[in-house]
Amino acid sequence: SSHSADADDDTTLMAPTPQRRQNDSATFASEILEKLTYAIGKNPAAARRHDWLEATTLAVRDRIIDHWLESNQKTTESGEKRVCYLSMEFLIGRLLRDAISNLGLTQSVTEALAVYDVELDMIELLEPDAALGNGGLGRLAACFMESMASTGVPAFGYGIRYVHGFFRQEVVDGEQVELPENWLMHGNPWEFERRENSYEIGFGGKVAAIDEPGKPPRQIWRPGERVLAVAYDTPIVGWRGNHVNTLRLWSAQSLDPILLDAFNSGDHIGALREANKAEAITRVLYPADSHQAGQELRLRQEYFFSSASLQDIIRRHLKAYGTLHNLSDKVAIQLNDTHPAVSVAELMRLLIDVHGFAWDEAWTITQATFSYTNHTLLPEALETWPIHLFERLLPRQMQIIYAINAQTIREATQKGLDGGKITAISLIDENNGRRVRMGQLAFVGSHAINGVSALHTELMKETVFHSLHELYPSRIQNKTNGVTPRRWLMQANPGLTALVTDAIGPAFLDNVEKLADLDALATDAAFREKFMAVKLENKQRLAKVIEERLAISVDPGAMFDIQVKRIHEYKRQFLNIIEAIALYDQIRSHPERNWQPRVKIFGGKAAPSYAQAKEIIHLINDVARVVNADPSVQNLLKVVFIPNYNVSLAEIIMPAADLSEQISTAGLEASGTGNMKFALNGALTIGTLDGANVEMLEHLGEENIYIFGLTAAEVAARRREAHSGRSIIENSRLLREALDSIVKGVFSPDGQERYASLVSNLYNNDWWMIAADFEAYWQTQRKLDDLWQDTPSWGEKAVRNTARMSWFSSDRSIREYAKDIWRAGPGAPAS
Ligand code: T68
Repeated sequence: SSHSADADDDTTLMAPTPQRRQNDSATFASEILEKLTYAIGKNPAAARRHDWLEATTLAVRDRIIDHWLESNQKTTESGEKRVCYLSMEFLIGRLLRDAISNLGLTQSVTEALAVYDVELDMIELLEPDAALGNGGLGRLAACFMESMASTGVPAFGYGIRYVHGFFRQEVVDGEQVELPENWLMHGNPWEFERRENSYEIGFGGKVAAIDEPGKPPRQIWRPGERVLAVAYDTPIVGWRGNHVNTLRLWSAQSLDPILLDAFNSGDHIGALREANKAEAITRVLYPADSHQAGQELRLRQEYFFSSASLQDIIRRHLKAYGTLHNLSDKVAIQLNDTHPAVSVAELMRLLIDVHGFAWDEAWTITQATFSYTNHTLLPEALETWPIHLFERLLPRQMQIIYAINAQTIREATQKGLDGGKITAISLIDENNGRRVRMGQLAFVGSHAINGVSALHTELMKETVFHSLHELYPSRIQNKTNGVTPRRWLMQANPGLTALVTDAIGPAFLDNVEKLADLDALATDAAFREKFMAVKLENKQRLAKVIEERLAISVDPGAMFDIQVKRIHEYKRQFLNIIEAIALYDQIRSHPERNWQPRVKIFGGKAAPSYAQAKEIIHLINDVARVVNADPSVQNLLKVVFIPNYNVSLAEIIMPAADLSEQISTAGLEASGTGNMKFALNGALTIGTLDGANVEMLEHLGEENIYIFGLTAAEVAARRREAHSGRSIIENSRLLREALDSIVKGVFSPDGQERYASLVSNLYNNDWWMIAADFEAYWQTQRKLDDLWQDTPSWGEKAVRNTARMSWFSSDRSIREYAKDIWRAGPGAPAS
């Protein structure tokens, strides 16, 4: 870390603007050499590839800093409203290519490095992924950061600087093995440590009532423990470098690193224990994406980054305005899921206990400032905390939550809501040993609550927030997710970007809606062929990765049928692999039929404690081993599990897909965003009517997407009727034989019982509707086989997918949030 720039906005003295740097390749070549020499201390002869990466990063970084300081100065001068995006996760991946591409420096940097015989494409692979997130939720936060910068919304992202990001996955004997991730090992040239931006964060202790004569009685929290939150800033560059925002991540440090007393008395270990405990808070990302992590350390993480972020926001606001009365005019705070929901109680505490506000005004400010995004309806993923734990760790915040609860229930009672509805609204769950419900807290503390796709938002109103929606009918809104076209089209797919530019001109680079002009070319045979030629090149690139990493050779001419995402029962990788098994059986029993060559590709991580998800990974690898070694399938079917799926692999995989698998049980995938990345790059989708697939169908037209299976309403109805898979399986020879072969150990000769419970769950319960949807899935796959033979039709649909996906840009999502929820950004009314 270095201290060479202060991009915080509270610099009141205008620094003289330094000379703007030239961006030609000769200037770059000499600056890279200068960084190599004076920042790294090497000459070109001694430089390793890592040194070139660092020198290049530092030279690019200098340009970013120019834009960064300018952006902050502009926002501070104009007094524009800022968005603070609070998220436990930011899954940003690599930053160098993103920065170079958004600044328009690709050509000059490439040429500059060529002077030293270094290839940009080679060294950028050495940058570690910043994997500070689990999956969709964390990647959404990263796409939103890029889009806020690209659309000129002044914003801070606030999160945690985990020392160890999401674990590295290896597959050993077909099974997932988790290894620690260590992205900071070689240092991190993108971050700036800001020791001056440090805050004390308390835990535990007692609340004292203070009753001074002539003053209203107050509560004061005296924490039993304190740790320091230190800011690390990373600049986030928007398209064409027009605006640069800050990602501010908090790192925990002990207040006095060596408790001097203990140290002096000889207890070195005891002294270090305290420091260790403090630093443990930001040591590791929790790897569970669909189960609530109930550990105390997780609650500490949540409060730690919430309190640090709020203290930072308040300090900056007071410095600019001297009062907090107008906080909500100048700041919008978005809660990314309930992980930062304790912020509602913490802002109330800061306003009332520290800044002397009365309850009612504090509450008005709090609600006007916060808004909350929900990402799941899965009951097992909804966060609740045992009251005793909450009270022990955060006693004053617990008092405030009780007061908020009393006030909410009073309001509900006045509006005539009855007992059952009051129970549903309550911030305290009385049924499971008294727990604080974080969703209810986030909801009542916010002026807007949003779901992430149209279907998900409607289901939110009907299920988790049914009664709260009745009490506050105008609060729930929909904001369908999006993905940034810079990373997911322009950078990940330079071949397609060049082809599109050639065909319709470069306007789509600045306004992605212009992609619609491609629609007219879908029936142009010459264009379609070029489009599919780019696809083939991308498939060759992926085939090479598969060959290098797994020693499996796949034919780039085969249909690449891909499912990459976290492994979960509701996402139904199990359904996909059962279909592969049935296909394997059919190819062998009917070799005369006109089968189309397919490569079924899987990737994704299972939460370390999620046994069934790990079994599914094992099954996929077992099936792959048997199928790929069987000469009787004649290369008509290959099965591949690519280990360690992450953002960088996704950048190779998304452009290389012919078919995208989006097959979750309807009603359970809140939105999905991989579905959008695939389709934008010209893959066809096979999917259920779930999440944003529903809206993709509307935008693509029903000829251009392959929808099958039960609807959300049908799934809910079957679950009410205690549906089981037994009769379905008994009536489907295809499915029965596939399941029989699993149970008989065809794929696990060394472990006969391995998949017994996975399969018996389908007979006895079929909670995820795998048996129920199998037949429709199989039939739809066969339709896709037919289509694959009809190359012009497939190509036409592929082109139309790219042409019609522009609405799913995260720029569109961000503009909707800015207008409907934040009232910030370009075009917002001055406040
Ligand atoms: C995902 N959620 C949704 N959660 O599953 C997906 N959860 O449908 C949606 O597109 C995406 O969010 C963006 O809205 C998650 O990714 C988590 O990762 C997670 C992490 C910790 C705790 C709970």
